[in-house]
Amino acid sequence: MEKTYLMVKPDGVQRGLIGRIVARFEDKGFKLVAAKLITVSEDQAKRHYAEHAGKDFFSELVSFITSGPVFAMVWEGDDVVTLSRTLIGKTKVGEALPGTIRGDFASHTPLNLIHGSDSPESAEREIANFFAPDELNQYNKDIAVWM
Ligand code: IDP
Repeated sequence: MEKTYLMVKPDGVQRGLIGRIVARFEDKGFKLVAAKLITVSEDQAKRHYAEHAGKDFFSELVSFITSGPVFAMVWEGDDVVTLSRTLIGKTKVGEALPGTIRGDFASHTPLNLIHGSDSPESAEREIANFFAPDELNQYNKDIAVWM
């Protein structure tokens, strides 16, 4: 089953949006397999945002994601990577449609509340950066046959 790495960023934690954000993915029918409130280290942040290394906003990105706790999660489901990004909405808040998390809750672009992996390969790398293999729970949900 496909997995994705989702992370409520420090602005989402500070604004008390963890519960409402988690509810969107539960409502969609995905399965939560791991979750924890953590403070991201500088090394983890640099690995996480490696694709942006060298860009002018890279240091801003690292200092923001390490500035306070984040809520790190792994979710599972059919096509969960793409569908999660649809629920999250566009990176730029001006382009994020109402009904998406960013469209409904974010009003300033770098403060866009949540990260979601952009491919199954990124998800695998990002999950390994934040979770040990034994932190991922394996269980069945009887409701899955109805989703
Ligand atoms: P995503 O979070 O929608 O996948 P990415 O392009 O992977 O977007 O960028 C990662 C994060 O970097 C964004 O969520 C945003 O917080 C920040 N970011 C992206 N572009 C810019 C920029 O031009 N200036 C400042 N921050 C940016």
